[in-house]
Amino acid sequence: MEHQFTRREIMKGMGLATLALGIDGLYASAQGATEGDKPRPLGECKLPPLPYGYDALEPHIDKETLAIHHDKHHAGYVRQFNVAMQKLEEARASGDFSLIKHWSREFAFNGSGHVLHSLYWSNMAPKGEEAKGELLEAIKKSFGGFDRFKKQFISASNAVEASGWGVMGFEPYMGNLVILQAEKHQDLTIWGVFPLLVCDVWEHAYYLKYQNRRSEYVDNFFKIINWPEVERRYGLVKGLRGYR
Ligand code: MN3
Repeated sequence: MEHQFTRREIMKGMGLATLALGIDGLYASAQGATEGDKPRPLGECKLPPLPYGYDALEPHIDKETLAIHHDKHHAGYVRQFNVAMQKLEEARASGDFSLIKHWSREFAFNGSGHVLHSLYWSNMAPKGEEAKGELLEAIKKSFGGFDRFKKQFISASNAVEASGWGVMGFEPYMGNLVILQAEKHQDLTIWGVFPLLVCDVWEHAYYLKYQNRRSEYVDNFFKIINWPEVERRYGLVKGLRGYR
């Protein structure tokens, strides 16, 4: 019988924990294992419980900070993400997209906040663990050694302007681990999303033919979409939910 990883097992394997929560953390809570691979219905995203007590990260992160951060800040993202999903559903139902810019921003801002906080809680533990195995090898290969990775990650995190995130992630196009600074997490859409279908709306993509008529270009773009390729991309990533 094929062995299915339970969330508990995944939480033990630090390497997988990050990925697992990153992919399904959008719609599923940390207790969501019973829900199988189904995404949560629109607007019903839940705040995942902290995987440890409020004082578990003392003295490095104090109890009060952790409590406010999780119960107020993260909860706020989840609440507003649900509102944005609901509003977008209402827009699809009525066909009125006059507020699409606003709700797309709210969706990205709160969705990213939810995903990144879910990852953050589970990529910390009361007793820090060491990187090892395949992950450690990938870090060495991508950064030329663990210490070099560590220095870059710390420097990048320290240098994030104002508020934001230091992020180490897997970049699937070239297959490397990379370190990024997210100054405004909403500007990069929802972290964890894999693009399947993209439409270039920089002016260079249409201006010679369409000048300022972007909507005409986008309408025509829809006539030349290579759906089998989009389906192939979907096939590559849809199984990532199965890490639970
Ligand atoms: Mn925060």
